[in-house]
Amino acid sequence: MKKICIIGLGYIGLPTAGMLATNGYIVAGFDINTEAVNTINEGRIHIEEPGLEELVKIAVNSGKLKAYTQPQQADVYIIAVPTPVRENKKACMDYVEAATNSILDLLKPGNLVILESTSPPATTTKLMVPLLERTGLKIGEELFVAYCPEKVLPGQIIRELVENKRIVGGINQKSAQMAKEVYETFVKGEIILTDSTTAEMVKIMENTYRDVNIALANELAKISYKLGINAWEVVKFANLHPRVNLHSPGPGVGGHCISVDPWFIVEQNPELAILISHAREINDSMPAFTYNMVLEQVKEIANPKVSVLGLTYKPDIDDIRESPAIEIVKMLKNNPRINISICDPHVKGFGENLVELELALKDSDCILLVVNHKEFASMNPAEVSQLVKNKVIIDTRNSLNRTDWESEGFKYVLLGDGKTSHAHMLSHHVQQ
Ligand code: SAJ
Repeated sequence: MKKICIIGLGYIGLPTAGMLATNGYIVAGFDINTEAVNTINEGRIHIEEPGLEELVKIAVNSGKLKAYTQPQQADVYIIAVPTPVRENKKACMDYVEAATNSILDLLKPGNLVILESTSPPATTTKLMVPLLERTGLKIGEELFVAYCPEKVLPGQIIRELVENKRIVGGINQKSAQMAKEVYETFVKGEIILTDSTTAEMVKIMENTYRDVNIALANELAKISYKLGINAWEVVKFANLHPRVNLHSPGPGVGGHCISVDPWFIVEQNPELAILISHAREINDSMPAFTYNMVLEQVKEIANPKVSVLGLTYKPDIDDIRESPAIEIVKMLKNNPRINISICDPHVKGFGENLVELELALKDSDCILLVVNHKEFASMNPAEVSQLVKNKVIIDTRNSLNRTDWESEGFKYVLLGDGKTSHAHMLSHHVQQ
């Protein structure tokens, strides 16, 4: 029976711990968050993720998974701690450094250390290996080191942890092979072996590919708005092409992945990563673009009430990290004319503005849908029209049915749709 110590019990570390503990390993989870440790040892979880609580309960009740506030001796150590970017968009590797240092005096010959956190290329060889050499163990012969990123989609983590193909990057062949043996106990997807720096770049490029494509869609939205066409129609029809996959415009790109990982490449190659850095700037300009859409709709109202629907970075999860909605709320709050109410059924404790849907909609002069949570898709326009003062709804996700809302007298404004706003101006022009 092999023992594994997982350092970091968050969105990735905890599901991974549960998977390994229910597939033949004794797992000691280590996290500096005492509350999370206690919650886990009671068989409960501290994050929202479908199916995770069930997995953790089985793992803990079987005695195979236990959480600690200190790292524990093991055969394999997996580091899954945050790698955020600082305000200046430089990578913050403090948690990876601290996690590595926390296990140095536990390491023994034959041990394997795996880094899972998304990291700038060469982190494993240039940051971790020099720290691990302090043990006096011969790296690659006595102590093995690998990099193995995950690509699970929050909201689908349990299924994707098993089904997704995985790439394993070793500092040498033996390290990669040893890491593969750990993952193949629960990964049904193909496991590909390579070197650690390639694996680090693969992970970052997966998310950078997505960020650049989202930026393309957002730039299309701005241009369509100006041209008086609907970007969503362009996306829908262009994607009929067998090899075209235009992404969706939106109010901005959030989460601790897509909005973060590309900066790791820009930081290392500022003179070469032109497209990548411009894509980041385009996506980070969308909260202001959305804010200006609101101003346009309430410019004739002295002290408008704006109802913000959704705070998280994407639907039906509770994560508000890097959420564009937070940026938009900040801009609205900084406007002395505007009062706001926020509703997000998935978020707890975001201060006084967070209220139930009905209260958020009451006397509204403009509804702004920022996140297409399922709760908002099921809003009934007839009921909503009884609550609001001014019938305007801005949909930044193309998630509502225009006809349903317009038939209740609402002005339905869609991000990236220049047709209706031009039609409005044209009709206005005709009236004159
Ligand atoms: N978004 C758009 N338009 C789109 C797609 C997304 O505006 O067409 C926005 C979303 O609203 C959200 C942000 O981008 O604010 C990120 O959304 P996401 O769907 O990429 O979700 P993440 O960040 O939770 O998951 C991504 C996934 N990576 C890829 O799809 C390449 C996931 O597989 C990764 O595991 C995850 O990042 C990660 O942890 O790296």
